[in-house]
Amino acid sequence: VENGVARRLETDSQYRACVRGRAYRQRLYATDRVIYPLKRTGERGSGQFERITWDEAFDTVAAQLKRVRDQYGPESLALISSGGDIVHLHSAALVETLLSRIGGFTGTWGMHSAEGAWFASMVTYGDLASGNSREDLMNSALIILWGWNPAVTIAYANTAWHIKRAKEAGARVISIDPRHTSTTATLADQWIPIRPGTDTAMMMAMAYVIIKDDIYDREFITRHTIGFKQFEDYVMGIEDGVPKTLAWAEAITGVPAETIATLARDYARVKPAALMDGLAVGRTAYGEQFHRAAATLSAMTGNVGNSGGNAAGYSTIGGRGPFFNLGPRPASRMKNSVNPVEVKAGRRPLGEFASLGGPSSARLSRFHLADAILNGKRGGYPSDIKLLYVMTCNYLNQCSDINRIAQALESLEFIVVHEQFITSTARYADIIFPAATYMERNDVCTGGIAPFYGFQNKVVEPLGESKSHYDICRGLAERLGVSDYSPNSEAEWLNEVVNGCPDLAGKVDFKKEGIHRLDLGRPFVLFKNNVERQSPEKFGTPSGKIEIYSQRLADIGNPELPPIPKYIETWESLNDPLIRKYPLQLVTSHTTRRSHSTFETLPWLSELYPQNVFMNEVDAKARGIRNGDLVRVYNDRGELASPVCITNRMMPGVVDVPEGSWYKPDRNGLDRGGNPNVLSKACISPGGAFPSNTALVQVEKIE
Ligand SMILES: Nc1nc2c(c(=O)[nH]1)N[C@H]1C(S)=C(S)[C@@H](COP(=O)(O)OP(=O)(O)OC[C@H]3O[C@@H](n4cnc5c(=O)[nH]c(N)nc54)[C@H](O)[C@@H]3O)O[C@H]1N2
Ligand SMILES: Nc1nc2c(c(=O)[nH]1)N[C@H]1C(S)=C(S)[C@@H](COP(=O)(O)OP(=O)(O)OC[C@H]3O[C@@H](n4cnc5c(=O)[nH]c(N)nc54)[C@H](O)[C@@H]3O)O[C@H]1N2
Ligand SMILES: [Mo]
Repeated sequence: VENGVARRLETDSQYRACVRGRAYRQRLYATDRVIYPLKRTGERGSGQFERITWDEAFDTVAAQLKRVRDQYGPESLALISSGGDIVHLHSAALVETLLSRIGGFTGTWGMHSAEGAWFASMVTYGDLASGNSREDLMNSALIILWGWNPAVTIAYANTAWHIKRAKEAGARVISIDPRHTSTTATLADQWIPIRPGTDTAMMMAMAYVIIKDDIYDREFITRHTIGFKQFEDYVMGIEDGVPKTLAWAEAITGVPAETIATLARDYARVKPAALMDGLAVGRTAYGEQFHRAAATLSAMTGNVGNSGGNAAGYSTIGGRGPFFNLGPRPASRMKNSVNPVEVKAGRRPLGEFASLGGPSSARLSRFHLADAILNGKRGGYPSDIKLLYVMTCNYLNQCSDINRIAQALESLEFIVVHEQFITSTARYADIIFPAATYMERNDVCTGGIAPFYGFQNKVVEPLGESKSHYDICRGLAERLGVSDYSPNSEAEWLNEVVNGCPDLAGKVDFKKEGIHRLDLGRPFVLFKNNVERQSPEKFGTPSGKIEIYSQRLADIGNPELPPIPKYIETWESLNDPLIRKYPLQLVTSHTTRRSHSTFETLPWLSELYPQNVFMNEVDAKARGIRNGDLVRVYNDRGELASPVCITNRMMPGVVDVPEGSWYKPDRNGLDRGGNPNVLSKACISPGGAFPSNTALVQVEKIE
């Protein structure tokens, strides 16, 4: 930093920054950053705003919060937040506490990333299966990247490097993905293209081969699992008369029978083997079945709780490792942080299996929010929402069926957004609070499944009049008359967090060094204590075992949530009559250029990786489409325009529109931004999975 300006950004030598991290200086100083409070002057969505003072911004928002609360009740205030800031102090929990202090609010539950994986982990292990440390991949002899592209989708550092090290030590790497990804190209020995949404069928056929050949780990199954018999009956066709044979799976998945058989035998015999069940496969209809099936295969091959294996579930993104001791967030240590609207409500069905948000029936799935805004109590929702508070989230852009979300946002009485850019959601706001980036305030974070704590030091003063989330909430609290919201300064809170953490207390260097590594001695192995020979610990399930069969699900009695993992055909599958109109399957990958919608407008990154529709040459030829043409991708929910990239790295029949590009509809409703969420369906799978990779579409050239 020179004269208060960040001049250069370097990365740690071990936990190396990705390209987006390295480009962050450009984000910090972007000319389109929002650094003053803004008030909308045009129509919702028009993007017309004028600069106002903080006094006016705070007074307006405080007055609207009170008005809506008094006129309609606190449940008419809704809050939606997501992944913009995953830190300890400056998180959306600050707003939750503040809204709780003025009577409460309607919150949401569920996460886009991995609700299917979370559900599967909770059902099968009674725990969030956060995975082994990444460096433990080096101990694997066989790594199956099942819809996982870690060279691009960075979630905690250096994963691709650890896979590379495993390969150097002799491991085989296999990639199962409708796209020939960068990870496949650089690290895989074999690519197995598969039709989206059919993976569970392939897993069932693998189980069939492993059972038939009698090469499963019988001892592990007996000691540590329950319900294998019921699963076996289903796989062998005793339960439903349909044996899940290789031929059966080939017809569904498009993967040749021999390919499936070879993989099944290798996976059962090569020890240890890590089946890395990617979250994108869980982001399909019935995606939770995929992760449950993966966990079952891991147990059948004795790859749970061992070094070089993988329990399956949440591991490809890695939850917060159980080795951290950071304690509750400051926001939940504040006075009366409990939401009164939820105190009165009962529990939601299946709430115990769900992720973020708690099991209260006053909560909405975030994927139903637009429908809830439009239909309210009349539509069976717990509240009539009139005001939306948005934070660290580009809700409109990142949830499904954008055109309907836009309609919902238009119908609201008031919207306030904490933002750094005028995103597609912020365009609908009445007031935008300019939020400081992580470089403009202090906080503490953890490395997820990588064992380090981070002190995020403030690098420069907040630009313009931007403020940290904490300062925004404190300012708003004052206008709302909540004078005792939080007496501590930022520094006092962070001291309390650090001193209350046994790993950090007394480490004078922590703030200065920025990164404090935990010495675990050897790579962390999840569930090691649960499968050790001598007196293993019980799993967190009611039976204390790995539940291949879940009595809790059996009791619910929903055929779409069977007690054992099953292949259930998705909606909009290739058997749907809809394929006559919309014959192509859509996937929506995450790209190098952005983290979702964040970084969209940075020149370096846009140049690196322009937004395209990716399709195979067979599909392109059949439609008279040439490389670089502008095409229209559409279905009954919406349409987008984008240049096409023709590549044999896409499997025929599947198109990829990378998620996160900014929604920019023209006058006719054609999204010129190329955002795939105009095409995705706004619904959740029975176990909560967000099915953003299940949709049928058609592509045509725009003349
Ligand atoms: N079709 C399709 N849709 C998807 C997905 C998909 O695969 N396909 N993936 C889904 C997944 S996995 C996820 S996690 C969601 C993500 O959904 P979101 O979390 O809503 O997406 P982001 O674009 O990350 O939005 C974060 C917002 O926070 C702001 N922000 C960024 N950094 C900071 C910061 O330091 N401080 C503050 N205050 N704000 C900041 C950014 O400007 C951005 O507008 O999208 C989901 N949507
Ligand atoms: N660069 C970058 N890194 C990121 C993010 C980002 O936006 N950009 N987002 C972060 C977040 S919040 C998350 S949740 C993770 C997401 O990480 P992932 O969910 O793993 O990422 P995706 O790119 O959606 O999907 C990975 C692969 O799955 C494939 N796939 C899609 N559908 C299917 C299917 O039905 N079957 C099979 N076998 N494969 C399928 C896709 O073609 C893709 O190559 O990444 C994190 N890291
Ligand atoms: Mo995510």
